[in-house]
Amino acid sequence: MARRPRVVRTVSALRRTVARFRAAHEPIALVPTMGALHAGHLALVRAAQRRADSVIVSIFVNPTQFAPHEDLKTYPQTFAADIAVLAALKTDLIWAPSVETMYPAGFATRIVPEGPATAGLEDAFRPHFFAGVATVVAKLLIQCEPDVAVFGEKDYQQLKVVARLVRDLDLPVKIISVPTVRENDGLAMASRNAYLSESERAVAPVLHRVLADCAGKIAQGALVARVLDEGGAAIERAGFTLDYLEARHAETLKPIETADDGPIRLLVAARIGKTRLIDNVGV
Ligand code: PAJ
Repeated sequence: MARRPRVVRTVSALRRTVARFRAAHEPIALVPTMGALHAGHLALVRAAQRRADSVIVSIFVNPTQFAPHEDLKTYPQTFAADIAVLAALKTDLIWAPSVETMYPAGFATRIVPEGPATAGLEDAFRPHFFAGVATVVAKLLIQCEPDVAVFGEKDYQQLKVVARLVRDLDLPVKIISVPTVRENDGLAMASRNAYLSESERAVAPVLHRVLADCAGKIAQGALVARVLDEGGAAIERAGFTLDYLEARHAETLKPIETADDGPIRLLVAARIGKTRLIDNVGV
């Protein structure tokens, strides 16, 4: 049986363990998560293991990135199963602070990112989201002192926000990105997929199918605006309410009009029933 990884819940215990890693001159990688781990998260852990001797996985459902009407209370929590899969992967340390540890009484500091965080994508629908993410990611990076930190392309705008945050604050960490891990039918793996009913789950792969189809057409020279209009209509016909389907510059996330303005990333967010799904692909 795999050894149970060490689970640490206080900043002082975390600092002692990180100091031991540092004393042994072991490169440290951090994989920040909100738990409910799936194969996408595990791909991040494997990428971390390829780059560092010591791998820390943080599991913290961060309340500050949820709006009051969002799913903080129902967000899937599968801590025992998470520990078991991380044990099988030989994770060195699990950082699982409580809300009170991360945000003690009197906590009064917030990082409010701009640039990619105000691109008019997720931020237009979740205005509170990136300040919550930037603040918690900055805390996690300062707490764990990793040499590398691993993020998924699944949350593409988040990845760009984190990369900008690290550059802007001169945080001494390298950000590594990992391509989106998908189900066999193309649906991007996500903890929130657990919310989907059977019939919604059957429809959900449409998102990736439309993205792939749009990317193919744009690559062949079709008019970007027209391709996106048709793609958006196909997503709505399948039963989704579309938040956005956009073609953006892959690095700056600025709007683009023709394929020549690229490299292009196509990004989508859409709701089906109670579930909001996001996905993206490169062109
Ligand atoms: P969470 O949604 O748990 O995702 C943790 C990390 O896993 C993120 O970097 C995300 O992009 C990556 N990920 C999720 N699904 C993936 C998939 N199918 N393929 C590849 N990577 C995937 O993102 C967050 O948590 C939080 O915002 C966090 C960064 C932890 C801050 O609270």
